[in-house]
Amino acid sequence: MENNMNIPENKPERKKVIFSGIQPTSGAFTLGNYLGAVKNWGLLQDEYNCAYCIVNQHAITVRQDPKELKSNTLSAYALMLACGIDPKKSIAFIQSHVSTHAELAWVLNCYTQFGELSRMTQFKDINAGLFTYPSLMAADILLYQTDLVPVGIDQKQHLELSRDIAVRFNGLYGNTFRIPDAYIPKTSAKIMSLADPTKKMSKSDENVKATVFLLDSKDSIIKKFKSAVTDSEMEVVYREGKDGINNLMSIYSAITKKSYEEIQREFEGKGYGDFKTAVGETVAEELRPIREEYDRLMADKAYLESCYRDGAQKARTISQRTLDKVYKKIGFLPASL
Ligand code: LTN
Repeated sequence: MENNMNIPENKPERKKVIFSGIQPTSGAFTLGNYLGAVKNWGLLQDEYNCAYCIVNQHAITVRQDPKELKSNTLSAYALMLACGIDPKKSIAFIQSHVSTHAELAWVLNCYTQFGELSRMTQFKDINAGLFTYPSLMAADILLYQTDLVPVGIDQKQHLELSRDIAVRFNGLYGNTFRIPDAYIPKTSAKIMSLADPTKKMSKSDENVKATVFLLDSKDSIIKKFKSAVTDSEMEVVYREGKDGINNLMSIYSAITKKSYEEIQREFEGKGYGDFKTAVGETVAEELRPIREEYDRLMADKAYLESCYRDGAQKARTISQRTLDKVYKKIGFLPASL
């Protein structure tokens, strides 16, 4: 700490920087993305300087239908705002609008070992973009001098690589990037598939009953919970081996803030049917205002456009400072003297 005392960025009043990204996908986010990540993003906005990004450049590492990618990007952006990201408090933007991301990613690719990337992906039948996905993610994060990156545990190895690249670059050229830490929120819930509670809830699950999407109708949410796979016992109790019930309890608890003991008491003597209905209704009720706000935003494209233009403008200004430093350090001749 002592030797950092004269660096203005480290003044105690500097709010820590948070950066996170989410891919635009059809049906937008799942209940898992929401309870595990996006709901928390909103809660961090007052304490931190937050930047949240719809990462459409990461999305094209697998084949996308152009029309769908375009409409999914707008819809993911609207949904992010509907989930409580306030574009006045946070920088909310779309990755491809801010060209510094691709520019820094190129530089970082030249400071990332082939072997390091090979360890990230099973690279049979993948394109070069997917192979270098982690260096684009490092660029996203490092451009904003990010302190904390709220991500799920599945992204931890990518974050580790971002740190390794940053440390390497700083070692070669002097302090350039802040070294980011993963931020795993205390309350982060890992939501499992409703059809196979030993698997993570995933937007690409083939079983339509496995995944609840944020924009599902109330009826469909309740149906999915009614058909959730549990076990052949009868007690609503959190216990090893009861993966299905544990998952429903953790969803119910994440929304109602009730402890497992409280939930157990609430459903004592009642069957799984009552419990599933209660969870389904609670989830539908939690998502109702998000859906309403999403519909309102999607009906006002001009407002959405003004938000993402403004977000991109702010993101460009901040990220350009880091890119300028990098270009100078590696010896790129400035375009104007
Ligand atoms: N790889 C992440 C999405 C992502 C991201 C980021 C997350 C891209 N860039 C920067 C945090 C910070 C995912 O698939 N969840």
